[in-house]
Amino acid sequence: MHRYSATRMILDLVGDLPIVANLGPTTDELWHAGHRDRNFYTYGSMGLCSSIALGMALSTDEKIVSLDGDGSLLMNMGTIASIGREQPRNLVVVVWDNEQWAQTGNQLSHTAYGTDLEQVARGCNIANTATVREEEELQTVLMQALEEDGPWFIVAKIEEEAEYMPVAPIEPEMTLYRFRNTF
Ligand SMILES: Cc1ncc(C[n+]2csc(CCOP(=O)(O)OP(=O)(O)O)c2C)c(N)n1
Ligand SMILES: [Mg+2]
Repeated sequence: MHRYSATRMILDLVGDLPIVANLGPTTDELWHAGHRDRNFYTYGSMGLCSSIALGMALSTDEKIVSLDGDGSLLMNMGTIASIGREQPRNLVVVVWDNEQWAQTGNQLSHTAYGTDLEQVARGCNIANTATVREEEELQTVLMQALEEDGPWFIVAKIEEEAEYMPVAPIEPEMTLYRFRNTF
């Protein structure tokens, strides 16, 4: 599965629901796939994508979709425990797991050496989990996650792109302003 194609599929699926994107390629690809006011792009704040999404989920009834990254989540795994503790029914976490810190030079991450983030989530009392490798599988589980109560934690194993999208012109203050005005 490729992240850009899967990102486009997710945009089609979620309608107007808020999406929080991990820094780097995840944010860039979301911007190119379909810039919209309800995309919350993170910039520099590595490890905080799903933390921010958790905070949002706790303050609204709408489903919140977090598009996180393996390397970032590994740096802040306490987020998974916090999600398991708080049990937000409306939070859907998708982890783009390319088994590397791609943006900083493709260094292999722990998931390339056996760390299984789905099992971490299950160990943190998150019952609705999956690991998927094909875009169609991701679509199926995501449709279920958007219909049924969560929290959901979906590890999407992806093949790293040979070329990256151009860096998106993100201004964090504008992202916050645009996003807040949609609630
Ligand atoms: C606290 C902190 N440490 C390091 C960085 C540098 N950095 C930016 S993106 C990145 C890799 C992120 O890896 P992952 O979440 O797996 O996303 P990928 O690049 O693979 O899409 C790193 C190390 C940073 N922004 N903040
Ligand atoms: Mg990665």
